[in-house]
Amino acid sequence: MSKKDAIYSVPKSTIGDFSFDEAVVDVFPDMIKRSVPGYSTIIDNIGLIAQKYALPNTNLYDLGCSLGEASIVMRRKVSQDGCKIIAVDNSPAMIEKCERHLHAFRSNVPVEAVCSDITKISLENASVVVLNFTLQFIEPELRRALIESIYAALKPGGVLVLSEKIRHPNQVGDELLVTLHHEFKRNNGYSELEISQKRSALENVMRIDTLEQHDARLKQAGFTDIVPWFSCFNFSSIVAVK
Ligand code: GEK
Repeated sequence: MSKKDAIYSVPKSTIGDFSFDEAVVDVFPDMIKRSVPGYSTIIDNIGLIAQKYALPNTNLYDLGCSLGEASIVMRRKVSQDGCKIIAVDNSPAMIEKCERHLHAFRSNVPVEAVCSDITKISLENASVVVLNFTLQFIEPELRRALIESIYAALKPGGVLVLSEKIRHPNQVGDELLVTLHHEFKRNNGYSELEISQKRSALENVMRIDTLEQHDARLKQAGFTDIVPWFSCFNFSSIVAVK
């Protein structure tokens, strides 16, 4: 059982930028399930998508893997020969716990956990790449190059699964989605104080795009089929096919 997330439950005099440090790692499974609508559904379906699109003798990447939930489900579902899963995160505390997590499950699919910045690694021979709520933490000016490097690494027929918190292009629509999301968090036991302090902490580190911006960037990189397959409030997931 994961510890309950209470990081923002008491008033803080100053709210620093959110970071994936040990305190966050400790409560991460509870935090992500209570904050991201559909997280478990998305993880389950990443398993099914990998099962369908993994090609023999290729790499499956989980970029910004946190504790490796997407890697674990892909390992469970993929049966093509010669696949290897590479899980990458630049938070040492995350990767350390992720490694323990991954090795608690037995599987014939090899997995490697790497502590690196995903904008600085080279990707190759890929059939499935997962960016599950990670691109939103990458500096906006580096996003295009990252998507292009993913496209270049993918085999034809390979896929990128891109899940993101999104911004609606007009204010009225955006307010509706934000209101519904905050109600979702309240229903999951977060207080007004927790919601507003977390919002401030994320302000500088999580800069979100609209679905239209994601679509344009994916098209520009060369993806032909861009398929939004999940959406709930301001959270969406897309499969982009090469
Ligand atoms: C899941 N995908 O459970 N390089 C590598 N990792 C990074 C970088 C970077 N430049 N920037 C941020 N991260 C996971 C959930 S969480 C989403 C992903 C959330 C990592 C960061 O350390 C964190 O672990 C992850 O991206 C984002 O399916 O907490 O909302």
